[in-house]
Amino acid sequence: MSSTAQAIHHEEHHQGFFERWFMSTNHKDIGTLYLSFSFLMLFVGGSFAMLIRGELFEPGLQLIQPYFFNELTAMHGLVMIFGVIMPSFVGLANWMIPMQIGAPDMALPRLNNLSFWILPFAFVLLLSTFFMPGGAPAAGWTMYPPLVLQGGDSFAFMIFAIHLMGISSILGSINIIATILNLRAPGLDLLKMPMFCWSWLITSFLVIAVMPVLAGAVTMMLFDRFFGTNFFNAAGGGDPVMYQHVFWFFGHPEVYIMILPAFGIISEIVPTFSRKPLFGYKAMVYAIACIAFLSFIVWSHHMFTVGLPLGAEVFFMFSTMLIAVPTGVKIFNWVTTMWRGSLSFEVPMLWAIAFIVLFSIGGFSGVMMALVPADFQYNQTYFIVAHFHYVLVGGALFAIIAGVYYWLPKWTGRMYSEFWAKLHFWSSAISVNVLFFPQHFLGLAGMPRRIPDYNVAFADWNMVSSIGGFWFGATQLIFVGVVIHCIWFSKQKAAPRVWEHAYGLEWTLPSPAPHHSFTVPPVIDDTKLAHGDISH
Ligand code: HEM
Ligand SMILES: [Cu+2]
Repeated sequence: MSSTAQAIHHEEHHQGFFERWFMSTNHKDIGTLYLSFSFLMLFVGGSFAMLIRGELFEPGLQLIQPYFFNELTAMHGLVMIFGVIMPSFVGLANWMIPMQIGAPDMALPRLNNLSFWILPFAFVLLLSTFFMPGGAPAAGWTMYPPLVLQGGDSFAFMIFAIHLMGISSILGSINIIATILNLRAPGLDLLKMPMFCWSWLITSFLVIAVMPVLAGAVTMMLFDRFFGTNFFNAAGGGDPVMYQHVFWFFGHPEVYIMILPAFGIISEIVPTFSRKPLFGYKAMVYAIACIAFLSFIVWSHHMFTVGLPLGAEVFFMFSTMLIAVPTGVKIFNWVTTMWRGSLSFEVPMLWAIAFIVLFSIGGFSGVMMALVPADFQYNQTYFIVAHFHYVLVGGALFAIIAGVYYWLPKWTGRMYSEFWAKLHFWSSAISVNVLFFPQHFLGLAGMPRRIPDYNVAFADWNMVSSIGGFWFGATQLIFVGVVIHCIWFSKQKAAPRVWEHAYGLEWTLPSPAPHHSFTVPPVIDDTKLAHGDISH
């Protein structure tokens, strides 16, 4: 054993619990921390959703007070976006990027520790607002003024929490960019990188570009509330619609921050279980870059009804529809990768196929909403709720779960129970549609969102939706069981190349992967790239 190998060996086995989990600079341990944290937050945000669906089970007010209902929708949205989807993608990035590019660790390991540890504090702060005088902010995750300014002073704590989350994700993104641009193994050109790395490289630039915009918007609001400015206060000459412009200039790219890494994950899984290289690798890279660019010029499609000039409405309608083109390229290429492949339906593939179907449904309802005249009907109805849950749950969350099932044997060195994982999948895939599909009907019939009570005309589909909600929520407990069983109890060892046709550097490492992934840079073999050889 060389002296470095010995040092590593030493480090691996003589770390106390506190040192390992609280002072960690290791990309795998930090990845685990991120994933565990977001798993916990999934159940926190999920319990809010269960309370919301409980209240909406029947017309009338049964369980909770209207103001508390609004606190729940706001906190549910904030927790799911900043506490679940984003951190779990960062967790996957931490685990997989060094392993996929042949590096020993992330480029900035201490920064990595800081990026993670900011998060628990941010969320303690955010959730503590529930217990403050006046309760938590209750104007939705969009925090529109003047409504949000009419709640209690806990608003200031939410803003501080948002700043912390923004700092955390910016630092995380800087680390990802630094890692990808500097630590690739010799010969691993950018266009030889796996799609997951590409999707995160582009996402990182989105994060760095827009999180400060959000920080600026909420800080201006903080000044309006506490320091007498009037940025958004119409009574003092300000403009509340200006808040919406600034917010959505952040908010729309944000929704792509929550979906581009999902595209990366799906582009890894589909080729593996189709036993074919990814169809149109370069087109897939350019499509992501194109979507990222377009995401900056479409923000006002969230504000068609605020009274924009006609020219602006038309511009935002067409620029929004343009995004369907590169998105269509991606869907087409995944399907074409499967076309005439030797498909097998292991658990990650099932989640990936469900992703493609559900994300496409969400995409189509998105194109419907991009039609300005039609949006006047959909705006602020349950149609919107159905749309964004198809893309966020059926899309982002399903891709994250697909990624966890794909890489879990690599992380733990053991196989999970195929039976329970398949049960988890089928139960989720059915219940998510029972939960969200009827919301399209509710929305088209005119049921408004963010209200605790509704007309009896909407009773039936709400009951169906709530049953789907409890079912989907309960099903996720199976996920906890599968993961815990795999980490601590499974006896079935995983091979290095866990899946028959899995290519890419991560599969050349043993399972579980060593503490420092690649201490010696691997030699790149063009015929063994994740997406096949693109040199000819
Ligand atoms: C069991 C799964 C879930 C259920 C039952 C559920 C249910 C709900 C409900 C009832 C609302 C309120 C809709 C309204 O009146 O505006 C809502 C809002 C929202 N949900 Fe979920 N949700 C679930 C999972 C998720 C996930 C995984 C995400 C991931 C990002 C998410 C993101 C959001 C967002 C962003 C909002 C908007 C909050 C706002 O209006 O400010 N949800 N959800
Ligand atoms: Cu948008």
